[in-house]
Amino acid sequence: MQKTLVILKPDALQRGLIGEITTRFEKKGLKLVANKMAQLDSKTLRDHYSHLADKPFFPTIESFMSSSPVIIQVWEGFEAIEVIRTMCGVTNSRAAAPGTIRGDLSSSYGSNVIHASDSEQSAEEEVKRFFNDKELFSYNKVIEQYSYSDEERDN
Ligand code: FUP
Repeated sequence: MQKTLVILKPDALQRGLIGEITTRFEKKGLKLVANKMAQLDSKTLRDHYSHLADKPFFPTIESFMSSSPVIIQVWEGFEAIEVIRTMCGVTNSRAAAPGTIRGDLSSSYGSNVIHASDSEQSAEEEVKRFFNDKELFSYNKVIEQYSYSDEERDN
């Protein structure tokens, strides 16, 4: 099973969307294995958005992402990285398909309610950036046999 990291951004917290977004992942059958609230500092944001650090809009991202606390979660499931990216929709919320989190809950490019890891490598790095081993939980979810088929669970 894959793990993937999600950040529910300051706009999600301020607009009261934490429950709705979390519920979508729960209903999809994903398993929550880590969850915390944090105020992101400049160093963490530079590490997390290192691929954008030299872009002219980086100061805007930095100021937005540190404007209030965020909720950071790790979700587990089969192909969880792609499943959650698909559920988020494309980066520009105005172009995101209806039915996706950004498509339904945001009209902004920069304030787009959620970050989700985009590859196995970034998921691994991002989970380690925000959680230590003690904060990551491994447990049986009793309804798992109804979230996936026997064949999927045997692989
Ligand atoms: P995503 O993987 O969808 O979170 O997108 P990126 O890592 O490319 O971008 C990170 C954040 O930077 C986005 F959530 C929004 C912001 N951004 C802009 O504001 N303008 C841009 O042109 C690109 C990204």
